[in-house]
This record gives sequence, C-alpha cells and structure tokens, in this order.
Amino acid sequence: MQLAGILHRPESEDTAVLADHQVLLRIQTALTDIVKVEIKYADMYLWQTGAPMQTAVLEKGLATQANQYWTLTLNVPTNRLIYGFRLTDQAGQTIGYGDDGFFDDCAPAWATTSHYFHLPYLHVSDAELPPAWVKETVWYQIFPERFANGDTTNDPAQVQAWGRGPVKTDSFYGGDLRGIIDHLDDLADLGINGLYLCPIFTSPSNHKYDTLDHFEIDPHFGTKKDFQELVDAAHERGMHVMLDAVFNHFGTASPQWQDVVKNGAQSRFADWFHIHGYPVGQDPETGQLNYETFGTAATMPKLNTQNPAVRDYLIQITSYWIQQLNIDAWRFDVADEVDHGTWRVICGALRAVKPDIYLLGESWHDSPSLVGNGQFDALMNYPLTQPILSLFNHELTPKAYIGKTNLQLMQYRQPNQQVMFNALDTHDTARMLTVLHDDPVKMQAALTLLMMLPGAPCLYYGTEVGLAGGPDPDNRRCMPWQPAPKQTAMYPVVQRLIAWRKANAAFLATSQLSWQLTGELLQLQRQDATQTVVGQFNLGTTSQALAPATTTVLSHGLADDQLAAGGFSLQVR
Ligand code: ARE
Ligand code: CA
Repeated sequence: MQLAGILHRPESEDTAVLADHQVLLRIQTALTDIVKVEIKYADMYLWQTGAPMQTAVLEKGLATQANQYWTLTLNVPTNRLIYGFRLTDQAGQTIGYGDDGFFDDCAPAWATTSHYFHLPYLHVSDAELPPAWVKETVWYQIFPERFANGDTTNDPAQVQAWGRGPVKTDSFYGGDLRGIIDHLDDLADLGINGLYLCPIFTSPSNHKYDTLDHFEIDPHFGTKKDFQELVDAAHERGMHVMLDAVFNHFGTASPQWQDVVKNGAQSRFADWFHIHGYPVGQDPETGQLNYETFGTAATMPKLNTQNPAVRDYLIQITSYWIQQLNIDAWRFDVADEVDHGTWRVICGALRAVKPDIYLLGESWHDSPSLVGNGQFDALMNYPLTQPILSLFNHELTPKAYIGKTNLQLMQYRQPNQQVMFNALDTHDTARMLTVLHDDPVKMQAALTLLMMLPGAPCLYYGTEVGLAGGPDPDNRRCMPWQPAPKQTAMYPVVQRLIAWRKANAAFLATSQLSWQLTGELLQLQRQDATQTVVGQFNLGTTSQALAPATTTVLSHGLADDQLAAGGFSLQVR
C-alpha cells in the first residue's frame, strides 16, 4: 500500500461545512493504489455511552496527475464527529488511518478514541458560506475608460477619437458612467447579471489603480449622482454591482502621500507607507526609490496596512460605498501582497455592514489561506481558467489539462469553489481571441468549457463581439458599437451560453463533475439525479462519433452524431 499518497487534515479544505449539520469530508490517496475508502464515525459522547459506530463508503472523486480524491457528504445531527478511514488497496490489504496516523485495521485499535480524527463541534458560522446570489451570477467586467462615452462634456483634455489609433498606456478615450448607464439595456439583453467595474475613483491615470481619493468618483467618469443612478438602474435589471478597491498602495497624487512629500518624517501620514528615507524619491545615483511600491511603479507607494489608522481608513472607504451607494461586492486589488490580519478586519467589518456582500481577492496563484479563514469568499481564479486557453492552443495535452483542472477544483472548499471568479481574460491579460490565434470557434469552445465549470464566469467587455487585443494596454481597446453588438457573429453564441448557464446555475454549482478522454476527444460531464450534460471537444485531427443526445444547446462541426476535428458541442443526454 502506498501510504505516502494518503492525506487528510481535519478543519482544512478536507472538511467543508456545507450547511447546518452537514460536512463534506475528503481524503487523498495515491493515484491507482487504493480501491476502496470507508469511514467509521460517531458522536464521541454517544459512542462512549454505548451508541454504535456507523460506517459509510466514500465516493471516488476527481484525480490529479498524482492523486485520487474520495469524498463523502455526511449529515451530523449532533454536530459532533469522530471518524477514521479504512482503506483497501488493489491487493486486498486494509489499513486504518486517523488522528495518530496509520494503524492495523483490527478491532481493538478502533476501540480507543485516540485513533480518530475529531471535529468536536461543527459551527455553520465557521463555514463562512458565501452569498448565495453569486452562484447565479454571470459577471461582465468593464474598464470604464473604454466601454462607452455617454457624456462628452466630462472628457479629459487629451481625449482621442473613440477607437482610433493604437491604445497606449497614457491614452484617454472619454468612456464614463453615463456610457455604462446608456448601455444597461444592451447588457440585460446579453443576459449578464453582475457588473464588475475596474476602479472609478479619482486618479490621474486611465486605469485608476493609482487612487487619489477613494471617496470621490473621477470627474472624467461622472458624479456620485451618476453612480447612484447606475447602481439603481442595474439593480432594477437584476444585476449586482462590484467595485474595485486598491489597498495595497495609493497613488502619489493622494493627499496622504502629498503630505509625506511636503512634510517628510514629520508628516502624520509618514507611517501610512513603507518609507526608508527622506525626502521620498529616487536616489540620484542608483535610481532606486527609498519607498516601497506596487511592483516597480513609482506612482504607487505601498500602504503600511499594519498601521491601525490605515486599516480604519480602508474600512471607512469600503463601508461608505456599501452603506451610501448600495453596492453588492468588492474586488480587492493585489490581495496576495496585503497581510491576512488586514483582510480579516476589513472583511469582518463589511460582513457586519452587509451580510450578503461578496468579497473577492486578486491573486494569480493558489491561495487557500486567503479564502474563508475570515477573509475572501473567492479569488480571481486564473489558475483554473488559464489552462483552458493552453488546452485549445495545444500547449497542454488534454490529460495534463484534466489533472491541472482537478487539482484546482480541490484547492478550495466546495462553497467557495462555487463562487470563484472565473475569467478567461481580463484587463490584465491579452484577450482570449488573440491568445487563441484569432480562431472564433476555439473561443466559443473555451467559453463553453468555462460555463460548464463550477464558479461564477466573467466576460470581459467586448467578448460578445469577439474583440481582439494583445497584452496591456492593447487589451483595453474601445468597445466597438458599430455595427451593433447584436449584429456580430459572436453575439448570439455568447448570449445563448449565458442564458444556458443562468438557467442551470444551481445544477452547475453542485452536480457531479467527471472527465472522459477518448483519443483526443475530451468530454466533460455534469450529472445529478435529474439530468446529464456533456461538453465535447474534439482536439484531434479526425472526426469522432458521439453518443446520441436529446438536446443540443450549442455546437460547431456536429452532424449525424459525428464531431468534426476542432468541433465542439454542449448537449443534454
Ligand atoms: C503599467 C503599464 C504596463 C506596464 C507596467 C509596468 O500599463 O503596460 O507593463 O505599467 O510597470 C495597474 C494598471 C497597469 C499598470 C500598473 C502599474 O492596470 O496598466 O501597468 O498598474 O502602473 C501582477 C500582480 C497583480 C497585478 C498584475 C498587473 O500580482 O496584482 O501584476 N494586477 C493588479 C490590477 C492591475 C493593476 C495593478 C494590480 C496595480 O489588476 O490592473 O495595474 O494596481 C503572473 C504573476 C502575477 C502577475 C501576473 C500579471 O501571473 O504570477 O503576480 O500579476 O503575471 O503580470
Ligand atoms: Ca466622457
């Protein structure tokens, strides 16, 4: 038996409280070694007073390149649980596994509580269940400077004609909040029900990640009244609204930083940043900055979030937009470079203000310690979504893709997994059409796969018209409004997928997920007691026969149950 592959840790991602009196248990084993996993469990106190130990068999779940996962959802009427695993390998050998490691699977070992894992009392509050509405959300991300110019009177002085010329890091095109309000009906027609706006607070740049004043809307974007109108109009259309908070750093134009520039060490904001010398600036010889920044951006001095005054200020900002303007969610920029303690106080304060607020952190890598644990509901899920593009570009074999995806699906507890923010492209990446070498069919296939996975999908503005764009700043081209989005070839496909996703949101959050690989035909199956949905992707060079389906939601290259090379289909069986 390959003991090295076996792992389970209580009160980790391996034990997810799903609801009151309900826990999802998970254990990992080596890939092919173990053939059966059982559990013995009881309420410790009842068991000590003579109640029998119960047993159950775990289901074989997802597999990564190295490990097999096994899962079981257990109802625990008294909320108290002791449990141990009994594992059987291919040779028929069995072993016990519990709190103190492995033990011979003979009766006396099971008779003492020291061998058992303990979940002494399940508190549903510890589950920190994310707001339910997110599971039903299809987000739409807007980079406000480039979505639509609804009011030319607020345009920046150096504004360029809409859509003209190559986009540069310092280009301005005049997009604003009025432009978004004007197009809300178009977005409702597309079907999205969540709006994520990149920063809208005052700042000198076009992207506004170098914030000047978090309490004010940038005048080039409009007024607070405009924003109120936008939120109300979005809510009337059933859309939630998420704003972007940049708390890893402020902009150098902020009054706090300007005070430091003026007063040096005497500034009352000196302790708001990470400053190593005065006056703040560049060493004339080495060119090095004497203060810490986001990356190497001199205009973005890093905040000292250890300072309680800074934390209080950040809570004031985020509470203000919830309480006064009624927003539904916050996305926190560079969440992985800010301390966990700060996130805990901010997230705790915001949940007290609005219990169903959705709190999303930006991290590009696996970060289970940021999810739950008093912090975020979810993360921007690049590790799950980026391999989709590699798959269709043949940079990953289907087998490697499945392993990577399953690993990601095991990173977070199921309730969090269901609300992860799944985007194939954003304002920080090249656009998917460009990454996929301008192949619209691959783009549709990638979107289909995205829509079938757990997590809330997000479409970057322009996806519905197949907008292209390389890395930043080319990924921030102006939204083309001529011809009308509805007239483009991509629009009906995206609209269809969104409608299907929303109609099946509950099913897609909880149904069983499995993969099948036949040659280069990749199949993703989602199944529950009511229906089976299959996504089929022919990544090979010859056509493949498919099993007959009852309904085809969407397909390309499908005729007479034959899927052409490069084709895909989304079907109900
Ligand atoms: C500007 C120019 C760029 C230029 C850059 C160089 O526009 O063309 O390359 O400067 O300094 C904002 C603006 C950017 C701007 C940047 C700096 O939107 O346009 O770039 O400020 O002024 C990492 C971070 C992640 C971060 C990305 C961009 O971990 O937090 O880099 N994302 C957020 C926002 C950005 C924003 C900022 C942070 C700063 O979403 O829009 O930039 O507030 C790997 C790594 C990741 C890395 C990722 C992308 O996967 O693992 O850590 O993310 O690549 O580089
Ligand atoms: Ca404008």
